[in-house]
Amino acid sequence: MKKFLATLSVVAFTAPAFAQAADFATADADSSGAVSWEEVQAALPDVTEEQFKAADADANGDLSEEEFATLTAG
Ligand SMILES: [Ca+2]
Ligand SMILES: [Ca+2]
Repeated sequence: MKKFLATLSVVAFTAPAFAQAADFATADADSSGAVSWEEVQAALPDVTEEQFKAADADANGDLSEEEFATLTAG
């Protein structure tokens, strides 16, 4: 019987302030002028789809710069 050792190597990730500080231009990866749910997931992995929909005030499926500001404001 084999035992699998879950070796958790703690990776000290010293990435620049990106976690909750992604700005609109950064999040809008394809520069479409709006941030899609996929782009939010990439830029802000902690954001849930519920939070995204709550921020999408006009419910068009994308976040405008204003809507994105709402999202990142909390
Ligand atoms: Ca976009
Ligand atoms: Ca919208």
